[in-house]
Amino acid sequence: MKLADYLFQRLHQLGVKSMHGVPGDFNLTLLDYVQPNNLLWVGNANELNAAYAADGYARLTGLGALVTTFGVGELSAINAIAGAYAERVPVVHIVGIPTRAQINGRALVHHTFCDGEFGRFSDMAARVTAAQTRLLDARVACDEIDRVIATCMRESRPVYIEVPVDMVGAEVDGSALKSPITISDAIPSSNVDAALEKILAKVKEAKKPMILIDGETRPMDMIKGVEDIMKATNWPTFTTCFGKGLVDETVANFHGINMGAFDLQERQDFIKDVDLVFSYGPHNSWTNTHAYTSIPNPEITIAFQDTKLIIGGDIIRDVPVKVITDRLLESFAAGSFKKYDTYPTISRDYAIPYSDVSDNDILAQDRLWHVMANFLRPNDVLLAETGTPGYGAREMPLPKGVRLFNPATWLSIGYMLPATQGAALARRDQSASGEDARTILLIGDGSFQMTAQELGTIVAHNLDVVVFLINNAGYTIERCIHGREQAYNDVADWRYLEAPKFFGAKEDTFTARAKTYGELKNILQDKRMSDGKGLRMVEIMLDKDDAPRGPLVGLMAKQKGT
Ligand code: TPP
Repeated sequence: MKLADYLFQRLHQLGVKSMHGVPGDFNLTLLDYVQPNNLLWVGNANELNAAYAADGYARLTGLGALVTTFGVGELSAINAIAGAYAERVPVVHIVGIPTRAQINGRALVHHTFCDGEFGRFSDMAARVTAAQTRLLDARVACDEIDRVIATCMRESRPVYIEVPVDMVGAEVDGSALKSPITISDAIPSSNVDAALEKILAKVKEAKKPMILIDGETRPMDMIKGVEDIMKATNWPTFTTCFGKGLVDETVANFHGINMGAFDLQERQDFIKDVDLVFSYGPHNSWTNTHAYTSIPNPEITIAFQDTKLIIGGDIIRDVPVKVITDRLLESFAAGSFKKYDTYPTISRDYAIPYSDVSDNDILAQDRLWHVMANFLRPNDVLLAETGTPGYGAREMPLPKGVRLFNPATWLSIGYMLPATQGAALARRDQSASGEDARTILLIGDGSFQMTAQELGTIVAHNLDVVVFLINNAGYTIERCIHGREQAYNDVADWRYLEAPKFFGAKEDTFTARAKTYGELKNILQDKRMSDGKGLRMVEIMLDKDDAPRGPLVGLMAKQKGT
């Protein structure tokens, strides 16, 4: 078979049904193989957006891919690829590069620095990907593809594959396709028994245990296992910003995000007395841990990572998280765990019923997100961009099955709009019936201006997307840190609701603007919004100095001082 057929069939076999990217003369022949191998070609507006979209796709399906062209294309994508590395997203970045003859002959082709050097871009990619390969030899090309893709899946980080133009149609032995790539759990060592004993001893002693679910639970492929632990123990369960939206948040022992020193006092009081924390998939960046204040005390923490445990600060290696979690669930089922005699009183995220807000009240961040929460329904995908929407979404109660994308560490603004495209497509590709699920984006005006073109891709593929655009006249979150009145925190005053039509949506596409709760309520309850198809867009007008409650303002003040 041809090399390109092998590459795309392998990806298809692993669940990639759509290929993001942008054409260029070094990848055109490669792209000829996309559709014949049953992959939908998405065709993004630019490569940065394509990589953000592939990332959004991968967070839901477990693997995403994009094709870009040499130099100019791949470098546009590199910010997004770096973000995927930081937040552990398995994205395969395929780059069409010049022929082997051009590379060996140091030809002075375009998209180079005209110095015959062809390794600079792959050097850059190597810093932000977990594995790389340049397919130069047909005899080992399939093994190389499999090695790199397996690393992508195992580490849940992006990888980089260069395909020279003259290798696209090279004949390869594709027999390896008969065996799917699988990532086995690490082989359990004798450490597992010792670890289990230690954990159970801690569990027995504990009087006030809790669970903290962080975002690396997703790349560890432990969403179901952690949910089972949460349900089996009935211990109070919190998440980080990165971890919210992974497990069923409707159960009674789920209490939303632990905001550390910026949380409500009653919650801080409960957490301060906890004597055991099961911490799944910790990801301790400043932004994800409320300025490090929500990281539990290591002395009382059992941190579950891919293949190691950290118990009271001591590392126990070669303890695969799936294996130890299954063993724990067995022990818990047999009754060996601490139950709360009286379940503690700890607040939960809440929605404000429509009837509790007066129609004439002007929209403001203190109640907005709690009212918007009424719009959500099971299995929606919700994306909340860096900026005030990212903070707002942290307080929204999520119905069962809702996945949330919330800023954790990379925080590259503009990410969430293309990621919305990728997530919406992922939901469609995954759905057995071909039915769309709603994908809902909350995004500030400043972030929207970064990658607005991707509305065109959403329209072109008729994706079921609702955009809530927060118009607060610029970079409000930056105003909170510094430069409240400075013009550098203003953005151009776009006519946002004209965007859908400009980007190709039909004349009757639903758009609306809200300044008051009365207007917002009508919009949210309008069937064309809630049950419509395709793109819908709502502009929410807020004061430029208005920010969500305590945590944001407090954190920003802290950032300013550090
Ligand atoms: N450029 C990138 C690519 N990423 C960034 N994080 C920044 C700049 C710095 N930055 C962080 S938040 C932000 C900026 C410029 C402003 C976001 O403003 P907006 O989307 O309008 O949301 P708001 O806070 O106003 O609601």
